[in-house]
Amino acid sequence: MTRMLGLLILLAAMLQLHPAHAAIEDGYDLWLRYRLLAPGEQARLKAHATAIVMPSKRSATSEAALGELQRGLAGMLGTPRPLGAKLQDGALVLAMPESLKALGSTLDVSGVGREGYHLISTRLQGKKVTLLAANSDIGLLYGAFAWLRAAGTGASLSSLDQRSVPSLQLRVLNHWDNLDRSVERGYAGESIWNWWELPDILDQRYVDYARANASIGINGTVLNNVNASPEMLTAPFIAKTAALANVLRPYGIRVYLSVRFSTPLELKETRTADPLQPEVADWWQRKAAEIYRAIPDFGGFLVKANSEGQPGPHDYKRTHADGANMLARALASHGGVVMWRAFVYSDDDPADRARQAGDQFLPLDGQFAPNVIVQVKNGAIDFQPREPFHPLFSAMTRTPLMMEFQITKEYLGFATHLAYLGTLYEETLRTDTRARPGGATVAQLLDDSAHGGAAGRRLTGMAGVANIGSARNWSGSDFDQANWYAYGRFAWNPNAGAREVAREWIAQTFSPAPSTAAAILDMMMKSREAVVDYMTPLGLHHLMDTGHHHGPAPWVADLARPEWNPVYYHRADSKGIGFDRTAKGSNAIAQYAPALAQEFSDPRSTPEEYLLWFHHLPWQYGMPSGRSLWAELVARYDRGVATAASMHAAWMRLESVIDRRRHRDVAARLRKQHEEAQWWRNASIAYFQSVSGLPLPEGVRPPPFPLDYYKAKRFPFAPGNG
Ligand code: BDP
Repeated sequence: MTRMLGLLILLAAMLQLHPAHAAIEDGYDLWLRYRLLAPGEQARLKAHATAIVMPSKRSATSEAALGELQRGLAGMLGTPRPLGAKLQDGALVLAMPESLKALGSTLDVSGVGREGYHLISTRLQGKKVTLLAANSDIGLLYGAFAWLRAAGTGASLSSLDQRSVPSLQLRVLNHWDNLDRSVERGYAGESIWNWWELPDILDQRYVDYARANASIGINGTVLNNVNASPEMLTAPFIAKTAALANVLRPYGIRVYLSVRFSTPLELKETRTADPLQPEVADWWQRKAAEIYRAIPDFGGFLVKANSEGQPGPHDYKRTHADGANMLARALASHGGVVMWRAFVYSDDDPADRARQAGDQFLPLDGQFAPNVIVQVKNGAIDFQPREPFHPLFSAMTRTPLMMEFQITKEYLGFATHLAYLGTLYEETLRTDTRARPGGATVAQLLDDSAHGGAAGRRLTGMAGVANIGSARNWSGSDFDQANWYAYGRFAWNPNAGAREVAREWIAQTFSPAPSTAAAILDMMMKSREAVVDYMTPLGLHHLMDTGHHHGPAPWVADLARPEWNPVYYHRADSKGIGFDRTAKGSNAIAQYAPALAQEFSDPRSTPEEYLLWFHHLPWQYGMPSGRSLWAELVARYDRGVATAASMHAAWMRLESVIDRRRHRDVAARLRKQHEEAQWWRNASIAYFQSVSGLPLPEGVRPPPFPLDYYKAKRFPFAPGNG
């Protein structure tokens, strides 16, 4: 009996040693796994890293760069590499301008700015080396990560000539984290910020968080929820924030805070929060000075005002500009910025929600202080699986604007569904707004090139609503890590390609082996379109269930405010479906540049994927496919379900090549995604059929349950709902 047991244990141990299962992977290492390379690959890498040489003075940041290089090389090669001061063939040399000169290099790095770097295979003093050159230690850190990425993804290291400069100045994460560690729209456990234990106890996670962000160029983080608590600005929380700032600083990450506009009033330190009252402005001045005493490089404030019940300048009949500029004045002398959100819609404005931000902000164009940047969501409604780009990006020309993407998947299946968002980011950023005669993409407007502005003339930036929590794998699911990664890569370069970014991520996170990587790439590239198909095809939007936004509820019609109800968005009746945003309807299209508005004004020239976003059309409307609108809608739901099934099947074929724990976890999520895709399809078809009264197109499988079954589902404990 004991012999049997012994044999079984031996067998289990042998199975663990199968190459695909050699290391227990739990996702904690993200894309910074640095796993041991195959022997041939090791030899190749060794030849380009015979030593790491850094002649100049060290700082905490350059120590971080050296530390990461050593960690990466030790992981990939199995042995540590020497750190030296002497040049030798095959060395990796890190140099800033003064040491470049001393080394006899004529490389000019003046064009890479403070954060950029140049990686080049060259000769220095007769030795063949890889030179990593930058103007600052943070440039060296970014370059070190870029070199490790090249090494880990199998790129050639022998003829490098990679010059990289971030296109946007502010590349920030927005954590919607509350002080009790709950996370609004968080699907990855509690907040990683342990406010209770801070400032005395510093979790190693904070360092690993900083490493991960630096590896993709993120240089700022807003620690708390946009629905902010006044407590955030009290002395104890400033001390806690300072402790985090100290950990993040060597990695080039500045901290920012979301602030509640009425903070001084709610803390009972002023009698009003009116931005034009001197006692209010003085309070903010004093508060800013207090923050900067604790955190000299504090980034600034993020503000959600007069939106979804939050206080703001409108409470005192002042404008968004009055509010933002008052805060901006308090921060200006310290070098801080105000990120003022344009995600606003009002309780009592009957206008189409899609046009309210434009209605409120366009009259204020040009009125904001230079250290204010208006933060605009990618689309005019709310982080839907697909939205046309927000018209403010092209309409508001005299105000710096930054993009806000959601990384956490509030409306795309939480951390259960696989939806790679690189394709969503790319789609928005590459869209031609038609705002300039030669064209102007959203990316060009963001990075200021479309305004003809010299880089640095005005603020630029991108924010991503984080999907990070205390889950062991950070994001709740392994594939959601890719969205954090992609966000960082697009914030660095808004012209990046989703496919290329996914390729990089896969090679580092799962495997660089071509057939495995190709299979995973295929799943990722079609994943978001699948979600659009089974949730909200053809431009439909906001049909998710109330509050938590889990699952379909297109029938909801009884909520207090019209724009809380899905029926407000789809407007389906016995005759047709869709929201008319043309001149005959809400005329929201008028906020786009004339050439584009004209395209959107006619269903025939409106891209199919935005059809029902802009038009209310009869069920029998003839689609380009030859089908009726009704039949096309049903076909899209079916296509989405089929893609979900195919993603699960593709993953199951990878069982022998993916480490066991991650394979099993992803498999379970994909199975659930397929199930929920069917639920979305069935509930949506049952509902729209009940409204249209039309028979199902021929050959279409009817929903297995009556509509009431889908309507009766309840999820009182769905996560992320505050
Ligand atoms: C919505 C979320 C809500 C956020 C809001 C925002 O449901 O939790 O507070 O966006 O961005 O999508 O402020």
